[in-house]
Amino acid sequence: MSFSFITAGESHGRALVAIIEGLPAGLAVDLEYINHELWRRQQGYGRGGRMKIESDSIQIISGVRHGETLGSPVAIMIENRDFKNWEEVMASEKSAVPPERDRRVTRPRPGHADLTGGLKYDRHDLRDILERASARETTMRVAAGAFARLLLREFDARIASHVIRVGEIAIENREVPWEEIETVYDDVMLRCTDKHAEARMIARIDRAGSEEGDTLGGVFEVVAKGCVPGLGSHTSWVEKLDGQLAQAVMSIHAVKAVEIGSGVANAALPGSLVHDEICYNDFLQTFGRTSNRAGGLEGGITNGEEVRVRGYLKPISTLRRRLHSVDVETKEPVDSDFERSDVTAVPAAGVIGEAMVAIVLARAMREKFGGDSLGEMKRNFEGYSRQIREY
Ligand code: EPS
Repeated sequence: MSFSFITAGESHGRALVAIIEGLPAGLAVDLEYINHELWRRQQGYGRGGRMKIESDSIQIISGVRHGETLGSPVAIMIENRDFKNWEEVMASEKSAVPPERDRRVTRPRPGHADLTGGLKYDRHDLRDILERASARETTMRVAAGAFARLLLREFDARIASHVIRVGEIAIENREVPWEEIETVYDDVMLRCTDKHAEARMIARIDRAGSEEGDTLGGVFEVVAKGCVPGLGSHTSWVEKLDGQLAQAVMSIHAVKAVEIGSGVANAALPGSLVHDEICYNDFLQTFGRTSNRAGGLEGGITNGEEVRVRGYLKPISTLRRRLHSVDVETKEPVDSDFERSDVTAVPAAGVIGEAMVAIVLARAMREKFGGDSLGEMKRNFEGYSRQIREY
């Protein structure tokens, strides 16, 4: 038994949909919790006008009855409120939209999927690419991730994130404790634990947005607390959980690097200053580590410490200060297209990162503990937990 999901939907299309497979029967579905996660993704200083239009909430189409999963595929949908402004442009049926209203895109943005996608799919109106390449798709990842989190909560695993860099402004490079990260869980600005740094980040976003017409990247960190040791495997490259986490976080729009624990700094240090020394807690009957530079993963397997994953974002590729490009129809040099854009989306990316980490962990839990019902999965989990204690 595994856990997977597929999403569909264009940014300005009618709706976003997803089908989630592999949830056990009997999992309580807390709609308020799921919608709250969607709300968190929509926060963050530096978002553009679109977030004022949308107010994301899911409709459950199948797989849930009287508040509990049935063990069958769960289908969900979120309507795009903005669709009413795009019905003609995004119509699925053949329709002749007059050129002044067709919103045709022929000036690819450097750094965006516009040109690579246009070439690959042989689409000459680049809207056919950008509508799906848009980070609007991540709404559904957060929704699917919320189901994964509901499952993880049953096993006392929790996930949060925080922003550690926006552009050149960063917090001190240290392991920020879970308790501090938890306090910014519902922040609507940048979800940064260092409020002095956050004020400087906000000023930087203001300058980039209003004065420079530019965009900013940054870094977020996701922390998962309460993961049982033994998720993932050293036995095969595809089974390594650090590799799976890296793929999942790298797949988030604009993420160009992923770090596990303090992996980047570790590369410059001798082994004696990197490896987390092993200890034993007699009372809890568990092995532990005296530090967590490995980010909770050794040999591609969780070791029971917090799983820590960082995502590094490049600046968003839609910027008001236009960059040089080439019109795909005339082949003439032009300035790239601009409609409206976020200045930065690092806080939102952190929430999406939480969802992707939750999905990878839920999948690993389903693979390890199986079960058609939540009760059966819990019995399997308890048996394994006993094995770990008695080791
Ligand atoms: C996005 C461009 C903007 C963002 C959008 C992602 O949308 P629009 O083109 O409608 O102004 O707001 O993000 C979302 C809609 C969202 O839900 O996160 C892009 O091109 O990636």
